[in-house]
Amino acid sequence: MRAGLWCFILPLVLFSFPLMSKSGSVLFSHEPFSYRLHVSDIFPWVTGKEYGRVGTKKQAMGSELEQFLLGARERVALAFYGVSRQPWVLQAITRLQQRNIQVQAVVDQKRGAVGDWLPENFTYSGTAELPRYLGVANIMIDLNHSGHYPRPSIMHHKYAVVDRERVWFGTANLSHTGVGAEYNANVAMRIDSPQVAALFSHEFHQMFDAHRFSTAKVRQAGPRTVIFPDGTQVSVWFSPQDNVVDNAIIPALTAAKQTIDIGMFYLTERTIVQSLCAAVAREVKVRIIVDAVANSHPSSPYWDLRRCGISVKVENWGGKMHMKTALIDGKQAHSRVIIGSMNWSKSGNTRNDENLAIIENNHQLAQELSSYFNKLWSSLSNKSQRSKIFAEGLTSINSCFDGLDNDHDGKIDAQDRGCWRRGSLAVAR
Ligand SMILES: [Ca+2]
Ligand SMILES: [Ca+2]
Repeated sequence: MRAGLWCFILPLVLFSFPLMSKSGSVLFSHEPFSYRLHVSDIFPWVTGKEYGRVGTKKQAMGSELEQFLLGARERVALAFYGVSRQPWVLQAITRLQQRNIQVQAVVDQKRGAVGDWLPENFTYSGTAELPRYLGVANIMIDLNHSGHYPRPSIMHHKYAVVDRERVWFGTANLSHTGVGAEYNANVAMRIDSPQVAALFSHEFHQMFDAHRFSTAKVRQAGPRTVIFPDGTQVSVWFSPQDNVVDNAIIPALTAAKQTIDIGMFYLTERTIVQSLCAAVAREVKVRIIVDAVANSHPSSPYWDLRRCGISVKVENWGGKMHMKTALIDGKQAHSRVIIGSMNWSKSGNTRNDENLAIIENNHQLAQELSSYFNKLWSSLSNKSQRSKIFAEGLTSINSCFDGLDNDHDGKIDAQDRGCWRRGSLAVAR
């Protein structure tokens, strides 16, 4: 690090340490901030270079995650919603176990009794295969401490901790549309920091060892913020125990001075909508890309967002806008990046098992996310601010040919009336 920068940071650190340690709210890292941001390359799908059914292949994001996991020396903790059509995950588990590395996992189960490893009990049916690879003692479903499923909550995390030193987290599921074929727009982030990893490990311990999920989890007692020598600040929050909306998201939005760029699957929390409208009133420029399925939901607040002056675009890709990401003041020295598993909804805040990280003061990270957001934003015409976009229909690129039920109505591609033109399946190309 340049000496000049230290002249600025050291007095800040030395001065603030007694104050902050008194309140117990932060940790200081002696290691430099080391991270990688991974973004889904959805553009081959959007431009039509990739077309047709979404297969089980793995692209860059999956390969990066595979390397991250295989880099373990002692242990791997996986907290993932499930596994869908990604055979490399099972192969990676086998390879790790052959090297005597402990692999433990927490997954979501949507119905059935404990130990009923039937494919239909899981949103991602492939999750039912995990015990055969991990061993039943190394896998835990989202059962709370009293032995009842905390319905209707879901174990929605998408993170992995390796050797208690490095963490991978973000918005991408272990699925063919997530880390695999990169059909959905997602971001994932790797941070190499024992202190940040410890926050995620604590959450894993609550679920895996203490069998606490959803509202049975308790808040972590220690600091949740880590400050690095370059001034980067990472805060980690968990749902539902931390009330992430009130304690993390709204304060970050309220602090915005110039810009807020949001890519979001579900954005239904009314207090967040109010906070965004208040930002516009302060002359903050707000842009949001929303998902077409979420936008067609009756609870969608998107007309409210538009009415208060926010630029909203609805995606028209076959894949989803699956990010749960925000960039605040991306061009300012004090930028904030928000990335997590959590949709900005009531269930995301009050019931599901979720994580959310806020990374402040890192210009390079802000630039990388800004560049991705701008690419997504430019891929959508201004028409998408006005037109009705159907997630599975002729208005959504590739959605009638991808083998997926994009709008979750039980009908796929040609079965879905959205894909019909004058009573027959439209063949677009
Ligand atoms: Ca489809
Ligand atoms: Ca459908």
